[in-house]
This record gives sequence, C-alpha cells and structure tokens, in this order.
Amino acid sequence: MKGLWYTEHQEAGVAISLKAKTKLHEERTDFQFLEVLDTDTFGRMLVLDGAIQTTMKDEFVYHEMISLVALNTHPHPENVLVVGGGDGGAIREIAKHPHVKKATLVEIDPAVIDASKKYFPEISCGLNDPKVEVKVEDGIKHIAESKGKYDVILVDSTDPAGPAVGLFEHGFYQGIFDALKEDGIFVAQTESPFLTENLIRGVFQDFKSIFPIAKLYLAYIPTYPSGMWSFTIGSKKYDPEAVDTAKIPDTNTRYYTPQIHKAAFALPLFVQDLL
Ligand code: AG3
Repeated sequence: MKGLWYTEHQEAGVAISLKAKTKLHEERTDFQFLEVLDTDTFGRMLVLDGAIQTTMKDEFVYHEMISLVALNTHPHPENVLVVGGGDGGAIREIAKHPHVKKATLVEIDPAVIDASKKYFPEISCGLNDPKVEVKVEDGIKHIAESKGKYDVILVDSTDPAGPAVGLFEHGFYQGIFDALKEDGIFVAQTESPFLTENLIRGVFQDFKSIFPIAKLYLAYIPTYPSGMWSFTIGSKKYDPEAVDTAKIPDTNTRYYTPQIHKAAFALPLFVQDLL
C-alpha cells in the first residue's frame, strides 16, 4: 500500500491507519504534539500526542452528542461552559442552541485554538459567535474559582494522559458540581467501553457518588478507538431520559435527533455490567 499512512497506536495495543494526501502542519506546543493531516476518506484530521481528536467526516457525531443531550435535557441552558475542546466543535453546537445566552470555552493550549481556526474553519466557526468567550486558562483552576455559576458544563478532553489526567479525577468532578447551579448538568467524554473498562467504571462511580442522577450514553465515532464511544452525564435535577422530545429545538443536526437522545441511553449488557 503506497502513499502516506497515518497510524494511531492506541493505548490498548490496537492501531488505526488512515491514508493521507499530506501532512499540513506539525508543532510541539507547550503542552502536546499537534499534527494536522489531510486524509483521503475522513478529510482533515487533528491529532494530539498521537491520538486522533477529530476529522472533518465524523466530527459532527461527537460534537452534537457531547453538547445536545445536556442542552436539551436542561429546560433553560443559558450559561454554558466547555473545558477543553479548543477546536471549537462543541461550542459551535452550543452557540446554535436557541436558549443559550453565553458560552465560555476554557482551553489550556492556545495552539489548538489557532490550528483549528486555520485548518478547520467549519469546526472552529462557533468561536467567533458574539455569545462565546474564549479563555486560555487551566480548566482545573477555572472550575475551582467558579461557584454556582453554570447551567451546563461539558468536559471535552483528550484521553486521560498528559494535560488531561486531572480532568478525570473525583476532586475535579466535585468542583464541577459546585460550579453548577442547583439544577445544573455535567457531561464528560469517557472513552471506549470496549477498551477502557476500568476508566469508565471508576468515572461512573465518581459521578454516582456526587450527582443525584448519573447515566452513561453512547455514540458511534469511526475514527476513535473501537468506534464505540461513551459520555457520562451527571445531573442535579433533570433526568436526561425523561426529556419531553416534543420540546427539543431543531438545531440543524446530522446525527442527533430526539429519538437518538433517548436511544443513546439504551446500553448493551456488557456496558451495563461496567456501571
Ligand atoms: N476529544 C476526545 C478524543 C479522544 C480520542 N482518543 C483517541 N483517539 N485515542 C475530542 C476533541 C474534539 N473536540
């Protein structure tokens, strides 16, 4: 097989390779190694420390699913925070939502924001929305300094390695609980049920010990390890499965629908057994 192939060697001793036309950019930032490639089938692709973060072809799945389940569960999600997610994909979905008045992005690595603005304008476009404030800051510090402030908080992190380790810890989740209003909702991306069972188990126990309502939901993202991806949601008041689907606004999605909102919580038995 000739040509340029990009291979992600995943933690679990599995690899995924994508054929690419060219590498558009690489740099060692203050926090991680950042690469942008132009792949044949998935289009432009952002890679951090060797882990595929997003591709033009499948980014909508992740960005809609990390954002819209919480936004449509909360009856009035006006003030929303994203920790990480410097590519701006989650912010794009949040900025489109009719109830949102203010969205804040707290990203530790400004190089991710800059690369996304340059190479992924379709993903980063939300960052220019007048409702959006971008802060280059440590998310852990921002959470520690926020109290009772947000309706919805999303943690759009990299894998639990390098700069993201602290974003998977019990103390951070407790800080998020405190940074939310009394009816707030929290969602974190929580990796693959096929490959990171212990992580999912641990995170779920942490969520359960902090939030009155804790649930896991799934989406299918072909360029992530195993393709089956989990999100964990913690809610102080509203049950994400009890949402009135007739009230869900149409925000011009490509994966998320009111039916998917409910169906995403239907878990295969082996996933239920992790919780
Ligand atoms: N953040 C989660 C990416 C995790 C993928 N892991 C991997 N390829 N090993 C995505 C950021 C998109 N806004």
